[in-house]
Amino acid sequence: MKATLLSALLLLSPTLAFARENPESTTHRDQRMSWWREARFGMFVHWGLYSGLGGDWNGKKVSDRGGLEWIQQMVGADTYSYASQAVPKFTPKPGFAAEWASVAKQAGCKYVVFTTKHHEGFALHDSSVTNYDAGDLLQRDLVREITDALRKEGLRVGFYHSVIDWHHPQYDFTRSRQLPYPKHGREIAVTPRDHRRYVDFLHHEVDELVSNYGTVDVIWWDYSAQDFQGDQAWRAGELMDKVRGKQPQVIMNNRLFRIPEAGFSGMGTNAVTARMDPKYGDFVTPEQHIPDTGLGDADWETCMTMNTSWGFNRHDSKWKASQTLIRNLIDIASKGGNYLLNIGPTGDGSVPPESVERMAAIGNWMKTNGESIYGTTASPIGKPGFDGRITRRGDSHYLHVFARPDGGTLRVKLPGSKATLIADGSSLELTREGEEALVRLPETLPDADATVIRLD
Ligand code: JFZ
Repeated sequence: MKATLLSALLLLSPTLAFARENPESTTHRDQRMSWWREARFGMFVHWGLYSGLGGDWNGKKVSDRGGLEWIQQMVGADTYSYASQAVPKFTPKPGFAAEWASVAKQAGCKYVVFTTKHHEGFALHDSSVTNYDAGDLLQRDLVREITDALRKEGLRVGFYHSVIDWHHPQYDFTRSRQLPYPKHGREIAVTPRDHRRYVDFLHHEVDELVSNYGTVDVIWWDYSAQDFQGDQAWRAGELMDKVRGKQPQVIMNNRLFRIPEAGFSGMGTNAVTARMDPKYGDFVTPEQHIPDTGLGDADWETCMTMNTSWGFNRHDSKWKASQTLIRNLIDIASKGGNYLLNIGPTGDGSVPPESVERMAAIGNWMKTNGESIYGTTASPIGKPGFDGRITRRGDSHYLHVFARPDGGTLRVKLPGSKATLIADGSSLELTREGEEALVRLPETLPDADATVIRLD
């Protein structure tokens, strides 16, 4: 109690060095992380000028795969030719944000993280330090529209913010060989850049975002390289302390850094480790994959696309099946992580029907089976011997069955004397053989995606 109060005071302290010398207590951190750990499922939104282009440049298809939020980089466009094609196609329709909120809510998501600014540099709010933003170009504050709509549905609000900026004239891309820049290696003469001025700008823009929109529940930084990261690249420690000064409860990811202590083993989206010093952030961010056995005690969140692109690409038809997405969510929960599942709305803010349909299918499954996901912790015995996964809530375990085993009896080394089918509340026959529980399954599983049995 005392420790909690003390660390709360420390976090509120304006003396930043002081706050950093006094790390947060475990009790306080657990309290701060608790809603996020219980949530298990969030929606990611990639939306910016690239959304209007939707995978086309000069009226031609750029690619039918991959991250089309990088289209400016893919076609090697400077910011002016990019903006002249993309801005006219970015036409947010009235009420688009309510549609997002409803999709997330009905899917069973507890939070939504959306791009306040992606690498292209276009800010969705009305910033006083740039005119490359929705305020100046559209006379709208899209961050406000989105946060208002999310809160109306009771959803927590997360800001994705790119520290890479392809628009800002002082962003010194020459200081990293690993970070992308559309004109890197293509520009004949590079005018000298004063990166300190970019970092001042970055800090200012972030300050606006954490000062003017009420409680920000998550900040999702993106991203750093081994040769350009942390304090050197972004004055990261100072930036995080400033954010915490305004938002003491905020949860931040680790992407202002790219060092082993911050959960990274190298470059690439697979390079994640279970090592995470809270000084560098609150959670590790595996991208487009699910760690095989979780990430130990580290908090983690897998972010993933439903097709292959984060930003809208009309040519990408490689959609994952709803069943895959439902099983991914279960797999992640069984390993103690969160699932941040992406939608890429079109230039007018509409959610592609393929995404709406998949989110609805997950929501439908969650309506019946949500108690086996929300607030659960990892399986105490890893992957089970049957085709499925296990989650845990205190003394109860949830058996997620993907396929009925031959003979129709599940064997699992867990305590418990009562088995309940979540779908209809009926009891299933249970016998014990020493440490093993034997559960008799119905002839056909009621849910082809995942049938859940609670073992008490
Ligand atoms: C980043 C973004 O570049 C991408 O557009 C999307 O927003 C995703 C969620 O995050 O993706 C990355 C991050 C790291 C690497 C590559 C792509 N990396 O380390 O090579």
